[in-house]
Amino acid sequence: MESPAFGQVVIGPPGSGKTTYCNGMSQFLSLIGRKVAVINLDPANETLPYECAVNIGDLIKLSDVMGEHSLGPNGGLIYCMEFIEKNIDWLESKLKPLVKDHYLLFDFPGQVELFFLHSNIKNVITRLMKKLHLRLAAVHLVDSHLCSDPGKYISALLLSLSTMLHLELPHVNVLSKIDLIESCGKLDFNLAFYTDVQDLSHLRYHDDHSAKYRKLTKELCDVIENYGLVNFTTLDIQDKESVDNLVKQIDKSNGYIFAGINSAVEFSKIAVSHVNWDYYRVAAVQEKYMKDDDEKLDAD
Ligand SMILES: Nc1nc2c(ncn2[C@@H]2O[C@H](COP(=O)(O)OP(=O)(O)O)[C@@H](O)[C@H]2O)c(=O)[nH]1
Ligand SMILES: [Mg+2]
Repeated sequence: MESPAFGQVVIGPPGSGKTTYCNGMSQFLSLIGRKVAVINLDPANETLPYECAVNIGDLIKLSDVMGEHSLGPNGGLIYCMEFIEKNIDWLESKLKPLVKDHYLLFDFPGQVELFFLHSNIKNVITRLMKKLHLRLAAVHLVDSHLCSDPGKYISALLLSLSTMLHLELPHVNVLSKIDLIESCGKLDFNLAFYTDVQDLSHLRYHDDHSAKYRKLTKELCDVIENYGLVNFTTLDIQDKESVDNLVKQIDKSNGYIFAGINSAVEFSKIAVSHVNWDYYRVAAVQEKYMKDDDEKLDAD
């Protein structure tokens, strides 16, 4: 049987940092010796910071679709995604020469309904994984400044959960731009409260909405907690250590770490080493980017 190729499906709301991530991640992976190909599937990405191996712009342009069919940007994008699904052979033939020896990064559009509601992208990913023996993990970026508003934080949790359930891929949720986490104000809780999603009941008491909305918020939080699937890792794309930690997590989720001799050796080192993952994921990040944590409320 053909050996599988590995990669990441990079998704998240507009502005969450997907294109910057694909650029930074491809540079980081190249530095550690992987041959990387970035595939731009966002027809709205006009100027790209990275060199892309495949560009949806060569198949269809959002501006053409909007003009020809009198569609707005969101409708136009759905048209483009349907068009990719219909022309999957085009994408498959472009990817075929790459999968032999490349690690793939897919840069997707930011319209989140494409990932928790519509089925075109899911169908495209499923087909590629099957036909080209790809092992892909979804890397879902959410801007970390959303943590400073309980309503926005809960909507980010719901979005993460529904995307996980819809795509059915190995999935890593990421609070991106962690260097800016307190740029919209100091957070009520320590970073671990937001990354681990362990007890949301504390959140609603900081929510100043009416009693009616408080009940709705409680019900939504219960749904998220009952599934128990959502947690976050953190990322500052400019910080090598932060990217390195995320790569290790993604390698475990898509199975890269179990493929090939080198990664098996790498994995055995990780397995026996006494690295305190949680410290590097949360406490060290908090010390670096969030000041005065003595004043934070205690969620326990
Ligand atoms: N401070 C900071 N800014 C970031 C980071 N990642 C992305 N950005 C900025 O966020 C903005 C949106 O990024 P972009 O990659 O275009 O988002 P996309 O719409 O999800 O593709 C850009 O101005 C980036 O420079 C990060 O880790 N830290
Ligand atoms: Mg982009």
